[in-house]
Amino acid sequence: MEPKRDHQDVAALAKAFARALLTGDEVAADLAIRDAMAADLSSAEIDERIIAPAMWLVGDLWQRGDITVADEHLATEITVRVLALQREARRVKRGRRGQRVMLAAPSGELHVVALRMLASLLSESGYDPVLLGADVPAEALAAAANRLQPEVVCMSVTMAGGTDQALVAIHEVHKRRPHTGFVIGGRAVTSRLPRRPGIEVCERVSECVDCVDALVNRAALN
Ligand code: B12
Repeated sequence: MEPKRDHQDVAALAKAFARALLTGDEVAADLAIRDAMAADLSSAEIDERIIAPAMWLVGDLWQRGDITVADEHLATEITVRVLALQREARRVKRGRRGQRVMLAAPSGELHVVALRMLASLLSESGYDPVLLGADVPAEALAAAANRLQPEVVCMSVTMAGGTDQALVAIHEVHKRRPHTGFVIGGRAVTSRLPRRPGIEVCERVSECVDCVDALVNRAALN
């Protein structure tokens, strides 16, 4: 038997999707499917437990004359577009598989909560995060990068002077792996950090996956 909570979650998502179709709200429909994907439902589960029942409901309402042909056409159009978005989102996630992202706080920096958030977000998005943690000396970071071969290194700086430590770390890593991308964030990031190709500065953890995507795609063009 299916676990009760899982059943309730899927029922809620199915209801949200059906409501979105019946109100012609494509954004809400897309969000319901993204939530279903985030809840780790497979494509088959989304198709059979969320999308198909909503379309059956649309069919019943149409047959009973409760909605018009135009309403049915709009619901179908939204469903077809959402299916394409779902396919594209899965393709992007598959493309990130096996791409390693290293996360570390530079020398002297003990604040790592943001790095832990980043590791979860990157993992959920399909990347392979390796969290080195707090207070990683530049030399050790470079040696780890050489061994683990990350596409991108993310660093978090909170304490004053952290930007300089991050710069030293970037320099050390680039001596061995010049094409490694960097995403740097945290409240102590200053203008001393150069804005140049291959180095992204991000304010929020929620921006990190996009920044890493940009660096990985840029590297692929080289
Ligand atoms: C918990 C904590 C600690 C813990 C850390 C434990 C751990 N394992 O992380 C411990 C006890 C070790 C600690 C120690 C110290 N701390 Co402290 N600490 C905090 C506290 C309360 C919370 C930090 C935190 O987790 N925030 C939550 C995270 C999610 O927020 P965030 O780091 O700001 O990250 C956000 C963004 O900046 C961004 N982001 C951050 N990094 C990155 C990276 C990337 C790539 C991206 C994309 C985004 C991104 O995304 C996050 C979400 O939006 C803060 C208070 C505060 N206002 O933050 C003080 C605070 C940071 N600490 C402070 C101080 C002074 C210290 C100590 C000097 C205290 C002491 N006298 O010993 C030491 C210094 C340690 C060191 N050398 O690093 C000051 C820093 C002031 C400053 N900048 O100069 C703060 C602000 C407290 C205060 N108001 O005085 N601290």
